[in-house]
Amino acid sequence: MLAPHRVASLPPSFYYIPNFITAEEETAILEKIPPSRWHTLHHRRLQAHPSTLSATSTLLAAPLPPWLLNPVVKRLEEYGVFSETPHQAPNHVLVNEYRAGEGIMPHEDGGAYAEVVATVSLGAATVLDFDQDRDNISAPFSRILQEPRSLLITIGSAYTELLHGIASVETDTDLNEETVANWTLLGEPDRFADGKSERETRISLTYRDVLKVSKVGTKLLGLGRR
Ligand SMILES: O=C(O)CCC(=O)C(=O)O
Repeated sequence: MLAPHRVASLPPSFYYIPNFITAEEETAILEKIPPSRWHTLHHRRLQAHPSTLSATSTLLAAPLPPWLLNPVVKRLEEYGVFSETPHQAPNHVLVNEYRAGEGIMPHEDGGAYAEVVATVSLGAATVLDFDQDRDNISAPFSRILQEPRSLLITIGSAYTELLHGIASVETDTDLNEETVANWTLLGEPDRFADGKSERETRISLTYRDVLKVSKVGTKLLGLGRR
């Protein structure tokens, strides 16, 4: 079911699905993001659900809140996105907010997660840069344009071995079929026909399966199986 969405020009496996959620679903999710949970970082703010990982990259077992489950996780199940990961479902979501001009430094993801990352973009488009060379991220070897309401899936070592980041710019430029790996998969390529995309506030939901999960919290609360 994912095959038609594969970004053919990129190794290893990237998949892009435009309009993964509807505009109504997007609004409903945006309205439910709890304002009290933000951590302000340099150039973006962030919240982790159900919680941040411990120093040993362990997640305290807890369900994701309903607004992160429905409709996204149900739809990920339909596509079989996490069917091969240890828990066969995402158990952790990072919510990142970037205003125009903000981004995230090029980085690789650590080994805390299974090698599947599913990112839903809300509110606005952005461009994710991929590179192998930390010293030369200004010339990314590939770029993926993420439209609002789209889903980007990376399977395999893409996030753990490739540097990925979002440039801190007000406008993404030089967007065309040659420079954007998923151009032919875009929902509305005409919106970028002039090669530009003005940044606006974008919120991303990054779904992952954390490998180490501790049930201690559940037992302490008396919620575990007796
Ligand atoms: O916000 C995004 O789309 C990128 C987030 C990211 O790079 C990450 O969670 O590792």
